[in-house]
Amino acid sequence: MTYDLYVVTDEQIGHGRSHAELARLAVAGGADAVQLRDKSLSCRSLLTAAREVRVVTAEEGALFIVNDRLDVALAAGADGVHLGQSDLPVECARRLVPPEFIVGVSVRCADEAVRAVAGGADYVALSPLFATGSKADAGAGHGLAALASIRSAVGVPVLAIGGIGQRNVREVIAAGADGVAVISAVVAAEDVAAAARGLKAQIVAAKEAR
Ligand code: TZP
Ligand code: MG
Repeated sequence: MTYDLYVVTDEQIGHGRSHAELARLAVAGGADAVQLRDKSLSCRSLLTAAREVRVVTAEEGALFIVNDRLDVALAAGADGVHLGQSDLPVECARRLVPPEFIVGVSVRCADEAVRAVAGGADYVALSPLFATGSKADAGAGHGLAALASIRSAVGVPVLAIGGIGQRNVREVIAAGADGVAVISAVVAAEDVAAAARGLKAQIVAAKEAR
């Protein structure tokens, strides 16, 4: 399983495309994982969207992760859930899910990453790596040095999210990221599949160069 390119859906900046359509295009362009993220939807509407994204990701063998909501992730047959520091604690989630179910956790530093892994996280995501306009309360970026310190502190895959795009993805991989999570660089692109393809090619090349 690889998390090279992990695309987070966002209908607000997706030029009218649904979560499922964004997921379909991103996976067609080579995204390895899709996270459904929509804080505006009711539980029921999020479940409907999740079921649609489950279908398109399963067709192409991409991972499907639901943001925030473990109940929706389980009900939709997703591969995993992504939890922030204010969501359900990872050790609680771990007790509620089958062993193969993926639990990912957002972290801000190596200490949080170590704690997340001790609680059963399957991957951690440094959030935000750089400043971003795609999450109102993201705050300042933690930077590449924080990424490198997390990479050396834990044994699970380390992703980074926030402000990553075509122009800086190689330096993120060079700093030790196992994968990058993006919203605007793919979702807001006119050609979603082409944007994903371009990022994926750069990630693969940067990994080969390490
Ligand atoms: N969590 C931390 S930063 C972020 C999220 C959901 C937004 C990332 O969006 P972009 O457009 O890839 O900077
Ligand atoms: Mg959350």
